[in-house]
Amino acid sequence: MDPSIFSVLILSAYAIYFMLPAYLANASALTFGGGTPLDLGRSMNDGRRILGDGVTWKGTIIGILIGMAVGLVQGAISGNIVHDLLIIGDPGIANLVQGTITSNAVQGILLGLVLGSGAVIGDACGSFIKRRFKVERGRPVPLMDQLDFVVGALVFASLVVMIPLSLIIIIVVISVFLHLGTNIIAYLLGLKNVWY
Ligand code: CTP
Ligand code: MG
Ligand code: K
Repeated sequence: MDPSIFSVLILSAYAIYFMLPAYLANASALTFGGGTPLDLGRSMNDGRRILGDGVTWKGTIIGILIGMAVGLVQGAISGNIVHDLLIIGDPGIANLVQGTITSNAVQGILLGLVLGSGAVIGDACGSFIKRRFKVERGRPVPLMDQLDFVVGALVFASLVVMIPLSLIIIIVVISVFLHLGTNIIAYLLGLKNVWY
């Protein structure tokens, strides 16, 4: 195989593995969410809901917990091998992670926490923006619906690890397709009302 194709494949596999806490946080919010909305039904002075009924307490809390749990498992399984590639001795918090947190499990929980909470908060920010532009809950905004949680996860993760630009690009591209694919499955399973 062409070596450049091979390295893109390796990077793609790693991109999915790296983002797993965010993907599973997002998927578990969708699967197990519902109930009391995070904005408690309140509206802003534009007359629209702050976030809407699609952002719930249950989904938010379960999403963050699942992100941490996935990070813990990843850290325990592969902390040294994989995540050390990213935890580069850079000034700031990255140094703190590498220098003071020596346990792979704790590093994994921390990375899972930032990826998982970044994902659900990014998703909520997407809903906030949609409401301000008068888009009803559940109506599509292509690319933002697919990428709000990805951007949130990457921004939060950047607080603790250095993420190379090449990895960011591959994560963005893969996430659009993964998100569409899983939403179609969720639609076929009756978890979502629309396929997108
Ligand atoms: N969900 C949740 N809590 C969250 C995020 C998602 O309960 N923090 C659940 C909701 O049941 C939501 C579903 O996952 O309807 C799908 O999430 P998403 O597509 O982001 O929300 P939409 O319903 O499409 O609403 P919006 O227009 O605000 O994106
Ligand atoms: Mg949506
Ligand atoms: K969304």
